[in-house]
Amino acid sequence: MPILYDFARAPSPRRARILLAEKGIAHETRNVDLAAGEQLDPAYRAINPGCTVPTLVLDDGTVLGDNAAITAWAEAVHPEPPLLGRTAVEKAEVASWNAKLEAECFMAIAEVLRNTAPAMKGRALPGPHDYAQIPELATRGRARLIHFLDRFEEHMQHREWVAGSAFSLADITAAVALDFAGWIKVDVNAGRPAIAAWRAKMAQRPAFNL
Ligand SMILES: N[C@@H](CCC(=O)N[C@@H](CS)C(=O)NCC(=O)O)C(=O)O
Repeated sequence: MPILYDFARAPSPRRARILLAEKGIAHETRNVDLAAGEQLDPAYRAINPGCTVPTLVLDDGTVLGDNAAITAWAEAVHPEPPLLGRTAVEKAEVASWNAKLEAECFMAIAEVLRNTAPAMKGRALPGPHDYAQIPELATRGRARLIHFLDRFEEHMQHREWVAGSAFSLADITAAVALDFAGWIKVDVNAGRPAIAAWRAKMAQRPAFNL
């Protein structure tokens, strides 16, 4: 059975957990305690030199060291339900929204958190190298997030799903990213009824409550 290296509180491995659950792919879980710095221990570095979670290790020992790899593998081995779009145009929409959500929402929140949290002093980026915090990036990240949320609210006003005509990877990335905004005390629902309604629907899916 594949082994998922996970940390329950962190948003990136949550994306992988939800994806695997929605696909019905069974796996074992190993906890990597990010709060204790276990991702930097030699034992974990030997598995994933990027020193991040999630990592999925397959039965033959193949290491999938990020969400992009885990998603591509899961869709290939378990095509149902399709999470990367059903038609050519839907695949394009899912890829586009997933990329936008990562760059303009997820990363904006991470910029705020990682450049302000006292616990992340000297660790402003994940990975094997230490980087100093840059407070200006936190100010910029907060502005970027608000711009993104206002655009996303408009997008969701006449849509049931983030991209395409069914639940997809874009819904997973969006829901995890918007929950992550709580870490920097941004209430994404306030004044954004379409986002609030869609989030309430996501919260009813069992995979989002693991
Ligand atoms: N691109 C990676 C990003 C993974 C990532 O940044 N994970 C964070 C947890 S949310 C991490 O492992 N952080 C380790 C650290 O902060 O040192 C993915 O999505 O798979």
